[in-house]
Amino acid sequence: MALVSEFLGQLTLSYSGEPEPKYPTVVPARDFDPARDAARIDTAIKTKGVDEQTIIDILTRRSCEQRREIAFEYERFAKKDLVSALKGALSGSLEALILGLMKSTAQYDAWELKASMKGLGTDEETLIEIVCSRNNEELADIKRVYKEMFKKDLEKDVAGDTSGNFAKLLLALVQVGARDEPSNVVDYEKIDEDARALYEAGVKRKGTDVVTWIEIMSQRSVPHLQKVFERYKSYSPYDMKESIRKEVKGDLEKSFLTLVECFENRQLYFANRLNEAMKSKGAKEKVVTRIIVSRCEVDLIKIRTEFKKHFKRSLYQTITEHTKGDYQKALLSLCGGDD
Ligand SMILES: [Ca+2]
Repeated sequence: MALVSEFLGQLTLSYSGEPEPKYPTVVPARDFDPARDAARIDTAIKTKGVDEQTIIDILTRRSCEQRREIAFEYERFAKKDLVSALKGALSGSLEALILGLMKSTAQYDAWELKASMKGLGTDEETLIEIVCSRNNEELADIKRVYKEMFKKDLEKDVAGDTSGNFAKLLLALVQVGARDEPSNVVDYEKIDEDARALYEAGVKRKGTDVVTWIEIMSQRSVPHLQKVFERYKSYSPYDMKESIRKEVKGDLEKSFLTLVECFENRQLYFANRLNEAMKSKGAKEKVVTRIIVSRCEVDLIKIRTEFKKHFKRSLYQTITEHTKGDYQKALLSLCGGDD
């Protein structure tokens, strides 16, 4: 029952800032009956060969809160944990997707971060994607949940798994409230000052003053930075992304690029990642699962729109072409429709 109470505990949390509006593809089901859903899932799990379709139909069409209620009901009458039961019944990519759905968005992100740093070596790609794309509010949630789930500070794990300027940047980003909240007042002087500082710390000088870049990119609000990057072009012959590519390399380069892309258009960044993951014949299922599961109750509708706009075909169609089986059915259901 530990997980259920943990989850209920976090529903009462409130935010100080104004939360960003949501564009989910997964919304609460009407006429919701958690006991009926729990019983149907129990039958589906017990069915010889497992009735995956029913499990997918139910769990991909309920909100996170509703899935938790179903888990609660299931535990009550089946006397076992739904997550363990699903683990036993499912396998492969479908299992990973469904287990991801059984966590809240913040729990899922925290889980993915932990997994990216587990054992020898680090999955930098995942680490960069999550730390550099989540906003203030999301990062605060992730840090709190990370501590609850793993009894460790996210900063400590990040510091232990990364090094050099890459570590400095990630740590600056996960600091509580490091980034200014957007303000109604546009500070043109500060915009100009930051644009010039970014130029002087990079393209203008020999080597790069990475600390200055980190400071500006981790502390300023997103609307401010959008204007800074516009202004930047009046100082530098290269735009911010080109400058990053010229000045830094490796994980640091990828992190700064991810940040700038997300400042410019976060949903386009995710659309690009999805397109990249489904370019070749087989899909990078881990990346596809992570983005679809973590964004389906946040902004997947807008990601779909960006996807269609930039790649001239829908996300739905792309998933159809690059995945298969029950895993595909679950993805398409979370995707929520064709465009
Ligand atoms: Ca330079």
